[in-house]
Amino acid sequence: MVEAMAKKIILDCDPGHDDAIAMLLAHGNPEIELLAVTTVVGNQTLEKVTRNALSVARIANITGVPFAAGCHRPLIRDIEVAPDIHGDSGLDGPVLPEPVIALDSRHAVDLIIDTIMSHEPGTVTLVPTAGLTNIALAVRKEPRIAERVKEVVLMGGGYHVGNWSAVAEFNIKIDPEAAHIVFNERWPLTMVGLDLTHQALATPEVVERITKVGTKPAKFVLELLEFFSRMYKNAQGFDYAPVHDPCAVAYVIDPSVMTVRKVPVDIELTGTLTLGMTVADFRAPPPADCHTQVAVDLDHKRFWDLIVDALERIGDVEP
Ligand code: PIR
Ligand code: CA
Repeated sequence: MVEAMAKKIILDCDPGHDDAIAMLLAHGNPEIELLAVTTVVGNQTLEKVTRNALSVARIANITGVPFAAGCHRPLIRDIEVAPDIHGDSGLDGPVLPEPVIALDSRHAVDLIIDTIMSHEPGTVTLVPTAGLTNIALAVRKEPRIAERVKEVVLMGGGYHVGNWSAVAEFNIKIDPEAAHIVFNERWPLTMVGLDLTHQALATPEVVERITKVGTKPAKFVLELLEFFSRMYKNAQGFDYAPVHDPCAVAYVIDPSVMTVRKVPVDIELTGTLTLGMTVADFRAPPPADCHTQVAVDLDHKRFWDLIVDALERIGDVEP
């Protein structure tokens, strides 16, 4: 049975164009069981990204999954949002439908803890695709989740690339203290960083494949990609947008879609030029107790196969 084999995940996100596509991939892939969606300040304010998450749920007809709003600001730092890439709404481009599902009454931190603690040990994977504020608070509030989760597979960081400074990536840089907490817990952690996600480009061939799907959710993805690619070209000189967050979900679905390397990673908290850098130590061999690994190379075709397959399975839902 597919159900019995399904990989249970909690998606902690800040939609966000690529977060929205990550939601669709998690929902449309039969090997993933989406246990909860939680939101955190990041690409836009908490209020905006939460509304966006609920709108995306309507677009893909995601029902029966609890959605909860989390932290409205980072642990210590001031709020930094990314309107130059995601627009004023956080999800500019498509027209967003009014949400039809209600938020869970719990804070995201409590929903994360409750979900992990109510499932068998070693069965729930945490997939953060935003700043790590909620995850850091969850493990501080209920430290037993560190042994109880199967693993953490996050989009963030980059061992050779930055996008929010010369050496730091947005999700880490906006709340470096939270990232420090998350990377220093002993749970198995896979960092799907910019080194990997800059290979997940929405090329014209990809756009053509998604166009052929022809459904409303596929059209929504095309509108997201159109806006995202335009912004990425203007703001960062990319020919095609890198679609970061679904890469973390893809790794959970099929780890062989990318290569990884086991290396220690820590977060720079005091550098004046390097705040929020994910410092990866590539000296071989890794220490025996190394619990972190970084994603290195993506199989571009198989990654987009997963996205197209998920859209085909979601089909044409009536929004
Ligand atoms: C992408 C993001 C933020 C800023 C830019 N310039 C680009 C968001 C994406 O949602 C992704 O999770 C991560 N942060 C990539 O840095
Ligand atoms: Ca994100």
